[in-house]
Amino acid sequence: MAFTVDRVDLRVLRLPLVRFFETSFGRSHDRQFVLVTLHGEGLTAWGECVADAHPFYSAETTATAWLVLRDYLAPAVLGRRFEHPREVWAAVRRVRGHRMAKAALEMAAWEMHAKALGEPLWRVLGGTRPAIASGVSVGIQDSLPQLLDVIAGELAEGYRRIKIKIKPGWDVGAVEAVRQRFGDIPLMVDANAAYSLADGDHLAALDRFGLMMIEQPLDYEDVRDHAALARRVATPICLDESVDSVGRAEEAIALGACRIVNIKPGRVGGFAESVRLHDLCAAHAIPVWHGGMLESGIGRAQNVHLASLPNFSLPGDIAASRRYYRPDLVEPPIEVGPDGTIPVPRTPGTGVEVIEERVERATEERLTLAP
Ligand code: NPQ
Ligand code: MG
Repeated sequence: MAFTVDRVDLRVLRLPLVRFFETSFGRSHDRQFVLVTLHGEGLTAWGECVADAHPFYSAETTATAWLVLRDYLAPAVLGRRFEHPREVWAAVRRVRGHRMAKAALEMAAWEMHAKALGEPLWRVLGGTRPAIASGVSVGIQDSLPQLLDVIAGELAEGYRRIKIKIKPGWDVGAVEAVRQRFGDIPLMVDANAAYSLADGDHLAALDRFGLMMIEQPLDYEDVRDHAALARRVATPICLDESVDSVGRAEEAIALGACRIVNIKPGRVGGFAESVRLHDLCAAHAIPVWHGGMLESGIGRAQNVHLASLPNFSLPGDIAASRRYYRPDLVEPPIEVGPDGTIPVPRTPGTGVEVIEERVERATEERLTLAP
């Protein structure tokens, strides 16, 4: 449905995490992010930028996203009429890179489109599943007993798959301990680019544990080395950081660098690019799953809709709100049923309401842009 963007609000928010989250690139105790609000057609739509305060997962940060949204992206949509949210990607194409900043704006535009039509977001994206399978990403802990405790809790909550973060010194021993204690659970690891090809033999030592996949073992921009590693390890390789576009995914698939792809709409530039990536992978019989970026309920609720597309055939990193933020910024919070699934809302838009008073309380900076 056509819509005109009358106003864009930008905010920087900071939310304390319920519990710290540690990856190979560091430990976070809170989450800072840019929140985009689009106003138009008498509607309000939201876009959460997944860039972090620090350039450790990706080159983009809250500061770069703020600047690019303020000076280039918001001006490219303000006062403009769009026949469809797919046109937003073309409107911001002149800006190179900055896919997380672009995604925040573009995803808000899809939400506005869905709301203007009175349709749930999944329907305009092409979703088909009534519920999505939920997995959980377990950070690096201070000790192995602590890791096992945390995982025991997550399994009791019903999560359908456990992912543990690994790094040199916290890998084979951690996986071995988890397998010993919990047996044949659906288990995978994510290295966030902490290894090099020289670690090939070490990574091959993970083969005996029957992991679903090893996510992003090698450098974030290195597709070729992943292809070389794939020839040395039996465990399927999944790419996250390295796939920042459909083009990069085509390259990775052609080289045999991955058998599975993690899709995060923020990483690739929004929903339109995510759907294209989803379709490309489906055409190559590459299963995909939905990644997570410690989103608040605003981004998390949108992710649930995207993850309902048919080729999202593996449980995603979309867990319950209360694992991360109490209270979350939305009502109702995202909850996982005892069967480890999250229902995909059937009401118009995202199916959640943003609690503006909670957004206000978490706001560190704000700016309103009008044509
Ligand atoms: C991943 N997420 O799949 C990411 C990495 C990640 C849930 O494992 C602040 C900003 C903290 C971005 C922690 C999960 C982050 C972050 C982890 C991204 O690789
Ligand atoms: Mg990852």
